Amino acid sequence: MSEVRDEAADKRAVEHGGDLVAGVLERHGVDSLYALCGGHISPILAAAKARGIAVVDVRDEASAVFAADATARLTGVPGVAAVTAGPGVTNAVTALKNAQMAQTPLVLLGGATATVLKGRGSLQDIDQISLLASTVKRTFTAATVRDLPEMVEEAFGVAADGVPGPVFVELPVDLLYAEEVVREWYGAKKGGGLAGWFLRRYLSWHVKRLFAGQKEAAAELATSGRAVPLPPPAPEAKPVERAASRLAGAKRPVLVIGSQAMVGAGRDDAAAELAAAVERLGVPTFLAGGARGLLGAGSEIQMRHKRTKALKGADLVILAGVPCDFRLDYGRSIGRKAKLVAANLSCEEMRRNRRPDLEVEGDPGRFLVGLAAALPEGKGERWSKWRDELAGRDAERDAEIAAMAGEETDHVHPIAFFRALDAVLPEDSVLVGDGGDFVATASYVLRPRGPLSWLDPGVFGTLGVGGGFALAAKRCRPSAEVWLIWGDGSAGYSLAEIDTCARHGLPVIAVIGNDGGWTQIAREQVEVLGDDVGTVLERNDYERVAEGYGGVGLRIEREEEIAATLAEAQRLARAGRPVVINLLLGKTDFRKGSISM
Ligand SMILES: Cc1ncc(C[n+]2csc(CCOP(=O)(O)OP(=O)(O)O)c2C)c(N)n1
Ligand SMILES: [Mg+2]
Repeated sequence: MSEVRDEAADKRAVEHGGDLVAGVLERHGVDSLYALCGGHISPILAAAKARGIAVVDVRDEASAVFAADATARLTGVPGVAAVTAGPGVTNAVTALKNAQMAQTPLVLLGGATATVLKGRGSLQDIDQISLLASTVKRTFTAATVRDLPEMVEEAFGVAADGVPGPVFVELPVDLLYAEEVVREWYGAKKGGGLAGWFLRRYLSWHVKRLFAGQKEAAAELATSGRAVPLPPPAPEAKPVERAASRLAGAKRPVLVIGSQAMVGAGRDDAAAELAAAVERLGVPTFLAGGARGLLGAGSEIQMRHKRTKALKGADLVILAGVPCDFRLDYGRSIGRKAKLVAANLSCEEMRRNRRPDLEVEGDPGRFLVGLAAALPEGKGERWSKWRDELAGRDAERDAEIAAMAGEETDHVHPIAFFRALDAVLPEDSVLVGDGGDFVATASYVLRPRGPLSWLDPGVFGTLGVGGGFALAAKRCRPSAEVWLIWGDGSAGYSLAEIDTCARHGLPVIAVIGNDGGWTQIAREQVEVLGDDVGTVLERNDYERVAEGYGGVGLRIEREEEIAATLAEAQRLARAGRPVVINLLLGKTDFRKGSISM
């Protein structure tokens, strides 16, 4: 990062709209602004830096938004990204949609053309608001400098309120620079006779209007103090009590906890409280999506396999922050006779495809805490036989998977690799998944060590989240070992973020499962259509790409090399270097028959 600053620059930094925007970020405790530069947003970056916020400049706008998304998931406070007007904004669209589908709160600050040039064919001027309207909870466009703090403030509120999601704040460039700079732009050309004179008068009036009240806004911001993060809305007591009495009468209950239950878990010790409550309930529990890891690696009540069979055999199913979408076969995974209790921030989502017998509107995490408190002590013991039955199936499936690791392959068996990684994974670690079959295999074998230690794209299934997610995870949890599990296809989207990791001192460890193709797609395409067109890649030397970006590249070709290479990667990461392991995979049938659409 350049350190080009002087006193005059410091003065400029605090006297423009960019600083009002940065001031609100500071108020909300934002410590990292993920960005890719552009003239339209330069004042925001400079002001953020001047206020002590780290500007993490990434290599693709999508990565900036993915990083903001991961930050929100891990901390519970909306993440923030800044991108320039036009192509900067359009590059962010997929990542915004991913955040919207994953219900992650984030604030995207986007540059825009100057107020007077809107719609006149200026550089990078498009209708950004219409483009983004369906990918975010709300869009904002600032019209005067005075509006800026209140608008960004409101953006934080909307992002975190109710069902969380991304918001977009459009910031015309003439609101971000200092008034004298903007006057210079507008008043630069003399001449033009009477028409020119009128135009200059108009522009002068316009600039005056843009900057009216700036000082007052700055003064208000300076005295506004620290913002308190919005907790997700708590459920009412009555439905929680009803759920507790239903549960008390159940013989074979199953609990499924999803990402939405973790919305408030990033703050203080909310995650530990939630985990303790779930353990106290003693109900056989499946953890999905972002809830993976909630109960640590070795909980007796957590089941990992044969979920559909368990749901079919249950007499009561509790869905905490889990919708009945394709992952639960649109509700058909749950036996028809079973009673369904659902807790969700969104009534609409809670009722989709199958209406619950009991609805609890509100934060599913706090619902579980309330449920555990309302259930008489020792109730969990009632279900021990049912739990043992499910645990038995779980152990059987684990043994099957372990046996598969012994299959002969031409390189490394992915199960053997992940078993070895699981054996050395420290308690303080975060796993990021970005890929197809390789990541799905990881999710069967790896046991995330604690709450909020597993990040994947979520329901939108977007490939390309890896670089942004991993670098943000390392910023949020500097002491944790961050492992990025990449498919070789997926790595192509954000491999350049290894450069960002190197520049910003973010020593993540990436493993690229190199099977020379987009295997999850190839698997079915070849079987159904008899053609692998479009699904074949070269077994590239990704470790050399990593070296070029300032990371350390390692390579594993045989199983005998796994242990030593993992240890070396961990040592290098501890020494501050980002690492990419190119892991040559053998062909296996482990994932045969699993869906990919
Ligand atoms: C942005 C995006 N494009 C395409 C897909 C479709 N898709 C799902 S899995 C997959 C294959 C992933 O290949 P790779 O990362 O190499 O993992 P592998 O399955 O080979 O282990 C593809 C292309 C997607 N989910 N997201
Ligand atoms: Mg692949």
